[in-house]
Formats: sequence, structure tokens, C-alpha cells
Amino acid sequence: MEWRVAAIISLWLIAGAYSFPSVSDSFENDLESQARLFLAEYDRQSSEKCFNAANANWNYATDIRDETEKIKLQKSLENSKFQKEAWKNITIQFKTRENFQDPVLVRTFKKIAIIGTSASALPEERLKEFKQLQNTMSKIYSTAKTCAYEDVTECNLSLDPDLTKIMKESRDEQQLRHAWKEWHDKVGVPIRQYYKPYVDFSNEIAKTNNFSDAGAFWLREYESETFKEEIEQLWQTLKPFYQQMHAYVRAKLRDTYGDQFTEDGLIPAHLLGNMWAQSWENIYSLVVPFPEKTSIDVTEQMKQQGYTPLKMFQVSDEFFTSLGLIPMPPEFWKESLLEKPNDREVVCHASAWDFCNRKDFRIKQCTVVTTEDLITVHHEMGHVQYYLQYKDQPLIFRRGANPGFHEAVGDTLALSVITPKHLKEIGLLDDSTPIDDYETSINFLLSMALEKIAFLPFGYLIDKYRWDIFDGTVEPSNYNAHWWKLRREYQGIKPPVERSEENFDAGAKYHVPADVEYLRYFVSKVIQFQFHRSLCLEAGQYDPEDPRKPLHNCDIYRSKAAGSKLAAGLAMGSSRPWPEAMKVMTGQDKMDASAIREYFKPLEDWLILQNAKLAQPPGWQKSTNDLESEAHSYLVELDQLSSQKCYESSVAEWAYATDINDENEKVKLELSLDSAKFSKEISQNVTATFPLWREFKDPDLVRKLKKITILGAARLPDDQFKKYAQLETDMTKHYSTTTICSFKYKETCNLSLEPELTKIMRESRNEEELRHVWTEWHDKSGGPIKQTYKKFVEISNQAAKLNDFNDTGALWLNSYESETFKDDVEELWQTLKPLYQQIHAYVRAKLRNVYGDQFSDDGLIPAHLLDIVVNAEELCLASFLKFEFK
Ligand code: KAW
Ligand code: ZN
Repeated sequence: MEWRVAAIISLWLIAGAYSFPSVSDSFENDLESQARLFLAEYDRQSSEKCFNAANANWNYATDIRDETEKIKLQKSLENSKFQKEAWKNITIQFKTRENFQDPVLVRTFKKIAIIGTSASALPEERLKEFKQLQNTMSKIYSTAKTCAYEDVTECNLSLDPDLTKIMKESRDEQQLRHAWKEWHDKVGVPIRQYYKPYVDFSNEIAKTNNFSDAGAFWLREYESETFKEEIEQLWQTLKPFYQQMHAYVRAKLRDTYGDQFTEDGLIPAHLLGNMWAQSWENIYSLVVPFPEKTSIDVTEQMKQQGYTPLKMFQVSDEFFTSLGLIPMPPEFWKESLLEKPNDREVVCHASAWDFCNRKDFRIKQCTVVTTEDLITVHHEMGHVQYYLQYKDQPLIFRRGANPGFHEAVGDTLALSVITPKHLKEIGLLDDSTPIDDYETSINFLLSMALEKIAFLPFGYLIDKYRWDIFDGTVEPSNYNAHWWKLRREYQGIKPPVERSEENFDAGAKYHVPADVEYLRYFVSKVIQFQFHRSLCLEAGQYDPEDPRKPLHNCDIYRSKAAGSKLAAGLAMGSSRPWPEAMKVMTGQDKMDASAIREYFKPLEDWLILQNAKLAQPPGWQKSTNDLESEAHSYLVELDQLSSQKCYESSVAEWAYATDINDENEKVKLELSLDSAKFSKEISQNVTATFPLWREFKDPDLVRKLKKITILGAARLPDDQFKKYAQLETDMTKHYSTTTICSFKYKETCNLSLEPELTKIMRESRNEEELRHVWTEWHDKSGGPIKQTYKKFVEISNQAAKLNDFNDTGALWLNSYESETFKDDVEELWQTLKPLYQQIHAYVRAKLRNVYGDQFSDDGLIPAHLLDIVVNAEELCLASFLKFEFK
């Protein structure tokens, strides 16, 4: 093989500043082995660029200055430029790469191609602009200072540790409110102006990579077309539990802060022990179920025992190695930054670093000696363990199986570390403390749920929010409103002070200005329990059949079996799609909430009971705004459905009106009953879903809803409505089918109103004939329906009353939407009456000429002389029966 390599290397393709082996013609038939050589060289050069960029980035993040920022930018651009050249080379040399036999090669190229394009998507100048923009936002976040509550002229408080400590420890509502507002105003507001340009840049890059927007670009890392739906499904499964937690915590907070804060069921965001209300373990002492029993807050113990940040990392390292995992290398201990320095600005948000040389791995964390940070230490150590496990993979596969995996490693181990059993073992809980009773378990599980379950909606909504922004669903003018819409809807929390579109509260969370995808933490929270369950089974620490070995008590400490199972999955890096790595670690190839549910089962049961006892209904009110937009969408959907129904009934009515027969009548009646049921259902739906619709701000919406809720006869109970419709049909049918006998030919008895009688009324001047026709018609058409009509009036008044009207007349008048309509019509009549009387007098005089004066002695004109047989009853009924939705 040696000569081949030599041949290729001698044929370097010089492209731009970087050189890659080029494809020689003579090797055309062996493109795949050339691809391998190419990749080896790519890996070497790429690692070097990656190292330089990481190094410069580290120097900046641990010492924020203009000088370090400049170098960081420069090295990052150099790396991008390199990736761009690599990508160009690939597209030229390996056009057929998707058809390679070796699936590893195909996967490798697919990954390089995406990374390469992302770097090269923008021209160098624009890329620089984008990176500067990202840096500007992150710097605002990392260097922000706020003013103290006690002394507003003291303005050097940082997030870490000052504000974090206040949010965690203070129980003074005013002070918490102040800290919350300071942080959100000092960080969110200045970041806001950069966010829209950032969104545009991100989308542009995504589009050049053939993704619809930056949200879709992020989701690619999960390699599943249905990932979003799977996440939603998981959330729906876990939501009831979250709502129970929420209800319980809310009730407890009322004991501390009074009920005035939570009347609407929402919890103000500043009372949950955390700046973002993302996890709630810091208010454990306010919500502890059994205060007299053991709790696992070991902060005091750690302090008493003289724990330092370094010691916390050593304890963590010892846990990892007890499983047979890889110890942190000497470079780690030498170069990591484990405490906040006080002589310079640093990026305090914790992170774990891979310097791409298989040697340097570091953590940067402004560690404080608390239980919370002990967990974070394990979290960060998990990242480094992953790095160490996959360090022998090619660079392109040195990533998590998916981003959620990377976040889950340390947390999985921490699930063992934090058990009371383990804390005893490492001397952080007094050996004599009883821990095996029910109350202690509930205390423990609640403290875990405050961290894990409370986090879920937050872990989901941050990216839901950004997906909505990236795909254009949310405009810049709605950035903050949308943030709070989701915070309210998913977390059931609200801002402690008034917010507006000046603010950009999402920007006050690290990952938003730092451009870090966040769904990974939601994924991690679910899969870490799957990992835990599998490792616990492996360690023999958990037995689903044995109540003495519940999942939440499991500690995998010192289990080499568990360690090697974990390592096997981690060592794969991203060389295979994540379900395969998951299969190796858990035997499952899907995300699944059953492990997390099982872990917390005793607590969930306890909470349901407790909330019932405390009469705490889980859930919270939605805001009028949210409800209004829901109502809008509902109406759009309804419009389609109703149009369809309306069409069907019209067809049936038409068929009947143009061919009165029993079959058509039956169909018409059925459809009208169906329509009535439908209207009733909708109306009930509206009042149930939007009980306060009358208070909506959009008048058009209120008008539509009002029309929907007035139902007319449809509001009658089904059997009554059937009767009503039958009466109405009987009457109109009788009217339409009445015939009378002829005046001249007594045996001819099939004269209909139209055309025969109408013609006679119009054309005949024979008073006797006219009188015959008039009398016959009225007797035959009107007479027999008198009883029916009486019933009809009763039932129709009953319907009117069900609609809150006095009678059918009032219901009819309602469609004129005027309180004074009756009076207005009366006034019109009074105005027109003199004219009518003039015409009346004139016509009467003329009719006397035709029929003689004896008919109008009293000034009245006999009705049969006026061609007015047709009345409007039919029309009235038709319009009365119509249901309008719009
Ligand atoms: C959390 C996680 C575990 C335990 C408790 C927790 N509480 C809250 C979280 C979620 C989240 C948060 O604080 O909101 N946690 C973090 O951000 C920890 C920091 C990190 O380790 O996840 C870090 C974030 C980061 C990403 C990219 C650039 C800079 C910082 N992620 C990494 O260091 C990392 C390392 C390897 C691969 C992927 C990410
Ligand atoms: Zn992390």
C-alpha cells in the first residue's frame, strides 16, 4: 500500500491555501480507498485547525479582552476557511460519494459536507460579521453587571455568583423581583437589537445547506424525520406529572408569599429559586413534604468538611473511575479552570472542552460549593468522559450520538451519586441517618423532581420558541410576547414585573445569545433515566420485581459491568445513528418516558393525593391573548366544516322544495336535525373552551362568537327539535300542496295557488269568483293548520327562551342588532302612513267604480279585491331556520 499513498501525496491538489490529496486517474476504479486517504489527511489537518480555534476560544473565554477576542475570531475564521476548501475538494473529487459501498465513508462525507457548507455558506466578510455578532451577544451576557437591591449605586453584581445566590437563597419577594428585573433588563434589552440579524444569518446558512431554516438545521443532528413529533409525544406523557408538581409547589409558595401572586394559577417567575425558573431545587426547603425527615441538601456538609471546587471534581473523577471508566488525564487537572478568577472577566457558564488533539480536555466552570454545583460538576465531567471514550474515532465522529446523549452522560452518573445511600457512602450524609422509610423517599424524590421534572417544559420551550422565530411564525415585533406566551402555556409561570417589546427576556438565558441549541437538555432529561435503568439492571442494583430495590435508590458505584456497558455506547461517538448507540447502552432504540415515570412513580402518586387533599386543581388559566388566538384558529377550522354542512342541508332543502315527496322530506328532516346538533355542539364547545369570550379584545371575534352561541331552534333538546322541524314541514307542505275547486266548474278541484289562483286574483273582476277563491283558499290553507301553528308557536317560544329571549319575536328582532329596532320601524311606518292612506283612498274610489259602493261603506277595502293572496310566511320561516356561523 505504501507506494499508493506516496503516489497520492505527490499529486496534492492545490486548492486555495490548503492542500488535499487529489484523485489520480489511474485509481479511478478504487475511488473508495482514495477517499479513505483523503479523509485521513482531512482528519489530520482539520484537527490542527480545530485545535487552534479551540485554544484561541479558550484563551478568550477564560480572559475576556479585545486582544483575545481578536485572535479567537481570526482562528475561527481560519478553521472555517479550511472547512470550505475541504468541502470544495470533496465536491470536485468525490461526486459519487453517496454511492460508495462502504457505509462509513458515505456517513463521513455526509457529515463533512454539511459542516463544510455551513462554514462556506457565507462569503468571508459576511461570515466574519456573523461571528462578530454572535460574540457581541455572548459578551453582553457574560460581562453584564447589575445593581444591588439594598444600594442601587453599587453596580458590580454578576450573575455568577451574586445573582444566582440571591435567587437561590433570598425569600424577600422585593429583593427577588429586583434581581430578576435587573438581570433581564441589563442583558435581554441590549441583546434584542442583534437578534433579528442573527436570525437572518442563521437562516441563510441553513438554507445554503438545503434546510428550510435554522431550526430544521439544528434538528438534523437527531437524524429523524419525526423527531419533533416524538418530543411532543414525550411532553404530553409527562405533562400531567409536571402539572401536579406545579400545583403542589404553587400551594406551598402561597404559604410563604401569600395568595395574591398566584390568583390566576400562574407562578411568578422570580419565586422558584432560579433566575429562569428552569429548575426549582433551590426552594426545596419551602416545599419539603416531611420537614422532620432527612433531606439530601449536602451543601452544609460539604462546607463543613472543607470541600473546594477541586475536591468536588476529584470526587466526581473517583466515581467515574470506580465504574472502570477513563480517569481525567494530567492535562485536564493542569489546565482546567474550576473556579472563578477575580482578576479578569471570564465566561462563567460551565462548559467542557475538546481540543481535538486526543490529549487536551478541559472544563471551565465557576464552581461554588453547593449540592447544585456538585451535580453540575458531574454533568461537565460526563462531557469529558464522552470525549475520552470516543477520542480514537475520526474527528468527524467525535461527537455525541446526538446532542442529548452528550448532555446525559454526567447526569446519568449523578443519579447514583445523589442517592442518600451514596451520599452516606462518601461521607456527606451522617451514617446514622435513617433513609429507608417512605417519608425520606418522598422527600428525596421531590427534591429530584424539582430539578428534573420542573425543568421539562423549559427544556422544550426554549427551542420551540426559537423554531417559531426561525421559521417566521413569530415576527420581531412579537419576540417578547411570544416568549411569555410559551412560558405561560408550558411552564405555567408569568413575569414578576410588566414586560413589553422593549424587553427580550429569552436573551437573558445563556444559550440564546450563545447560539446553543437547547432541545438537547430535554432529550437528556428523558434518556438519562433510560440509561440509569439499564445500568442499574446491569449493576444488579435495581429489580423491577423487588420493591426493596426501586429505581430511585439505585447506585451503580463500583459496578464495572455498568461502566463497560456505558463505555461501549459512548465509544461509538456519532459513527452510527443514535438509536444504535442507545441499543448498545439500553437494549432500546427509542426515547421513552417509562423510565422517568417509573423512577418518580411513588412521588407522582403522593402528589395526586396531596393536591386532592389541599384542593389544588392542577393547571392554570390561559391568558386572554392566547385564548383569542386559539379562538381565531378554531373559527377558521369551523368555517370549513360549517360550509360543508350548510352545503349538504341546502342541497336537501332544494331537493325537497323542487320535489315534495316523502323520501326528500325524510332526508331534509334528518339533515336539519343533524345541523341543529352540530350547531349545538359548537355552541357548547365555545362556551366551554372560551367561557370569557365576551371579554375578548377583538370585536370581530366577539361578533362571530356571539353569532355562534345564538342557536335559535337548534338549542331545543333533540326530540323537541324534531317535533319543531316536523311541524314546520307539515305547515309549509300543507301550504304548498293546498288546492281548491273552481268557481265556474265545481267538479274541478285541483286549482293551486300558483299559477291558477294567482291568475284569477290578478285578472278576474268577478266579485263572486274572487270571493269564492279568497274564502276557499283561506279556509283550506289557513284553517287546518291553526292547531299546528299554536303548537309551533309554543315550541318556538320555548326555543327563544332557551336562547335567553322573551319570545320568538324578540329572537327574530335580535338579528337586526338594534335595541330600538321595533320603535324605528314604527316611526318609519308613521312617516309612510299618510302616503299609504292617500293611495288607499284613491284605490278605494277607483274600486267603487268597478264593484259599486256597497263593499266599502265603512271605508275599508275587502281583501279579495286586491290580489294579495300570497303572504310572506314562507319566507319568514325559511330565514328563521337558518343557522349562521359567521
Ligand atoms: C442542567 C444540566 C444538567 C444538570 C443541571 C442542569 N440545570 C440546567 C441544565 C441545563 C443547562 C442550563 O444551564 O441551562 N446546562 C448547561 O448549560 C451546562 C453547560 C453545558 O455543559 O451544557 C455546556 C453548554 C455550552 C454549550 C456550548 C458552548 C458553551 C457552553 N455544554 C458543553 O460544554 C458541551 C460539551 C460537549 C458537547 C456539547 C456541549
Ligand atoms: Zn452540558
